Amino acid sequence: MKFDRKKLTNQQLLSFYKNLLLPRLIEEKMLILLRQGKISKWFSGMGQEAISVGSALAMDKDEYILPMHRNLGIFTTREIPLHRLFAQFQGKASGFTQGRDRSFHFGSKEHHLVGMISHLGPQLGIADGIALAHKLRKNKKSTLVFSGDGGASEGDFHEALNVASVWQLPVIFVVENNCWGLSTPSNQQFNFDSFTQKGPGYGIKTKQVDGNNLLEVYHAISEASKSMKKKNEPILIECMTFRMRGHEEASGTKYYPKGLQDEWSKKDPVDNFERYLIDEKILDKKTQEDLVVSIKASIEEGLKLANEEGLIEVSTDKEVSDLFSPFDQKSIAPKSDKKSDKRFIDAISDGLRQSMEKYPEMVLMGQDIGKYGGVFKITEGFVDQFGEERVRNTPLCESAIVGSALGLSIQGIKSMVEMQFADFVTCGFNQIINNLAKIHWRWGQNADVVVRMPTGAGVAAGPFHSQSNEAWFFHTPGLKIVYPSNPYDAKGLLNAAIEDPNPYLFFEHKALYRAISEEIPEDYYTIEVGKAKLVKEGSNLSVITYGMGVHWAKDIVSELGIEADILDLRTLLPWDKDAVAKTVKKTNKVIVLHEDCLTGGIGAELAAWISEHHFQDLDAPVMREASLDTPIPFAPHLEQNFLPKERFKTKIKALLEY
Ligand SMILES: Cc1ncc(C[n+]2csc(CCOP(=O)(O)OP(=O)(O)O)c2C)c(N)n1
Repeated sequence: MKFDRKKLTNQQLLSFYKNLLLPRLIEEKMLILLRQGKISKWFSGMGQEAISVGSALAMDKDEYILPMHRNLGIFTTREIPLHRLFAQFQGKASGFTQGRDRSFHFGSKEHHLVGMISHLGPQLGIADGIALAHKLRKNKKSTLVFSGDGGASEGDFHEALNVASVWQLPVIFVVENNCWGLSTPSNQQFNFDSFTQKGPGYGIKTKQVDGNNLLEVYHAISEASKSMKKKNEPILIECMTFRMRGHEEASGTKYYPKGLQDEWSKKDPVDNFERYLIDEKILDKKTQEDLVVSIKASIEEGLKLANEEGLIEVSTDKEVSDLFSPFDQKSIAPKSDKKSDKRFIDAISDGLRQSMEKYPEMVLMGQDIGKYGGVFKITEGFVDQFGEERVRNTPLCESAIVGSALGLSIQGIKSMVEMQFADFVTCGFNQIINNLAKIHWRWGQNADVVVRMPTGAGVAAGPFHSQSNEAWFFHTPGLKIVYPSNPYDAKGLLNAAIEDPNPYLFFEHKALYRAISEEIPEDYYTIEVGKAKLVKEGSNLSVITYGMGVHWAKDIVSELGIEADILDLRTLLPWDKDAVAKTVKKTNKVIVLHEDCLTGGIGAELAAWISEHHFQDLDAPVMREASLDTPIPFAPHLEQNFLPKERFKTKIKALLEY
């Protein structure tokens, strides 16, 4: 193996060697501990250390790196204290996730690291967002993100590269091509010779390096990072390497052809670099041996500290409260009494515009939301007021965009992502459910993102443009969900959602956009999240509902002349238990109505809770009415049959007569 030191001094080379040796020696120790049953699982990076160490050495300390499961060398080169690293592996309190996530699934703001989630690919979109923040702030900084060759088969890889190229983001994409994904060799993973062939298709420069050669990796990343200080543009660097051990220790290496490991062991990154330094007389045997002794001692010391640390004391309150970044909402009243008549859609647009004025760095992202103003025209005129950098037309890739929103949040920038239709959120689902929702609880990073969801039926648009899908998110701890039914609430709740540094889904019924209007304050204001509103009062029964359900309930209650409380939940997560309890106690009969399908809907949770906690207050079973448990059909009369309005009429009468 040939090493080209370029202008590196002897001292630098020695320090590089120390950095390279550390993860190798930690791994050797971990393998012993694994055999002794003292750690649960180990993803070995043996043979690949030069990539992690070379990359981390090449990046500025305040530049973000997003590592994967074989990048121990990133964490050690970024000087994570060893006892904290080991405490993390053991699920102890001085680790980074309070025992909530394992191994390298953690980030550290202090060290500018964003740890992976198991799903691999979602890391890539986050890097785009971090880089976007640098670009917008003209920081002249790059962001480095890893993918394995296997993980690069995921759609996230395509999406993130495409976005980085279209937006010319300073991201260094490093593909660690170890030629295997678990037991699957490259020829069953992709049908091309090298990742360098992929870059041109995306309009991205590429480079291939020997990933086992520390200096080649270092120079390639340094060069990329330096060039990004002059010009924002992404690069894809393929590092050729080999995973010397199993995918994780338990799964073995039987699938490797005979002789392959021997062949690669000759290219061992640590041995080769060590030999080079000895040959060049930069390192001598005695210094090398002393170094091993001192690193081993520091590993033992770190382990001792981690071992001595007791188990985390369980606190259910803390487990629950750590879901969200602390935020004490105080609702903000409008500055003046000025009011004007606004349709539902205008109220949303108004709130969004005023929030953009309030937060000068806030970014909006979505398909066609730029000059075109979005398919529903919510952002019409926004580009003129805020510019194209802040009102960003995105390629058609929900996952990378939600990931980018999280990246912006990591950099302290608020963002709103507009789903063109709520239905399309499926393509960004993983990022919402597994990244936005869990990241604060896992390692304390907030996700300051609002995803706007034009939802609902009544426009004869069929199964993929009319769904109600709030229940998918309702079941996910770590998200907040608001679902206003009128212009006043829509503006106030949208502003509130944007103000809160936590992740929100903001549902807006598109059939209400132009169908309803009311006088609302012209100034900025917020409404308290988590509070329901009694929109009609009556003593015979209670209808608990939200969104379009509020309008159906009002129509039918007045058509039938029923004296009913109608409670508009407004916020679905967290929903207002006090308000629900109050109306149940008052009328003793309750029906939950929603547009979403019946089974597993919000109504199921409410009915269960009311039955469990207010059984004694009930004079009738808690009833529910909702859409059919089928996809939503397109033909208007079938759609009407699917929706619950007519059935609700029968149900409410039955409840009244019960
Ligand atoms: C979405 C998803 N599918 C499957 C897996 C299981 N899995 C974890 S790592 C891995 C192989 C990854 O291969 P590669 O990206 O090449 O990285 P390497 O392990 O070789 O470093 C697989 C299949 C996963 N974690 N996430």
